[in-house]
Amino acid sequence: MSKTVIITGASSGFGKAMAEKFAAGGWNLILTARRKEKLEDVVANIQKQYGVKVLSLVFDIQNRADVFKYLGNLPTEWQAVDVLVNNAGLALGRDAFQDANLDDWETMIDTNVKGLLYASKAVLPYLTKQEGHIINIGSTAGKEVYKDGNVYCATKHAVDAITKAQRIDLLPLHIKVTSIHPGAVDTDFSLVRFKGDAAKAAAVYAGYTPLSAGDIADTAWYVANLPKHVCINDLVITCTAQGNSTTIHKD
Ligand code: NDP
Ligand code: 8X3
Repeated sequence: MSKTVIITGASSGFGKAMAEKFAAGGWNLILTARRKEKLEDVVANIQKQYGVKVLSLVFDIQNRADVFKYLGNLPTEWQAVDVLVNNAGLALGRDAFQDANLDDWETMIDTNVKGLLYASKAVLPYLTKQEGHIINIGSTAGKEVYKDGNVYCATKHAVDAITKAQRIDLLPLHIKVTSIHPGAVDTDFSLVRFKGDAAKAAAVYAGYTPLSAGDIADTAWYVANLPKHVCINDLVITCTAQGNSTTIHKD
């Protein structure tokens, strides 16, 4: 029988690549994001290529009521959820603490931390029935703080802590919990962070070969398809040119 994965933030970047990877592997998909048209394009492309079922849900993960309305009330035929990938997230701004914008901070906290908590809690009854798996997308920014990264780094440190806490608390439910912490990956991430400044975003990935969204999809696929008794706890992945959050060798 086909397995089912929920991927939040599936309208672009990692989420889109993971949706394609899991569909290619025959999994059914529940995909979420805010941008309806982008999500519909992802779904149409997958349905054209792969014979899997896809349920798309359009809502803002910051909105607690909507998260529970959609993810906490899945249609009966969609309730056998094997994996939840908490991927939706963003950075907004790269400013010193003293200059940073409070609205940016709140959006990052509400999305990266509270959204992940809401989604995990809403899906938990389904994951419990399946003895499923939560995969949280953290970041190298959750391992080391870097200059002008303050609150984004804090949200990803929170993802790291929540992952560890979930793994301990959910042990009696036989639910695996994994975090994947990528370094620099060329997606829309920096375009969003720099609020549409394409030159600033491109500069982040210039002079070396960064990871691609496909690399992260391959990693998520790997950790989701291990034997039942094996759980990758914590996986940090960077491109070969990156040594840690702050050190990238550019030729
Ligand atoms: P993208 O900007 O390409 O994708 C982000 C996804 O998150 C989109 O699908 C977006 O959908 C969704 N999203 C953002 N805010 C919300 C919201 N409020 N409600 C619902 N969905 C939301 O970036 P990436 O794919 O790179 O980022 C994915 C995750 O990976 C993030 O958590 C990011 O922090 C993390 N990460 C990224 C790295 C990188 O270098 N790219 C490295 C390490 C971690 P929509 O806008 O349609 O709602
Ligand atoms: C995204 C990677 O280095 O911009 O989490 O924080 S970084």
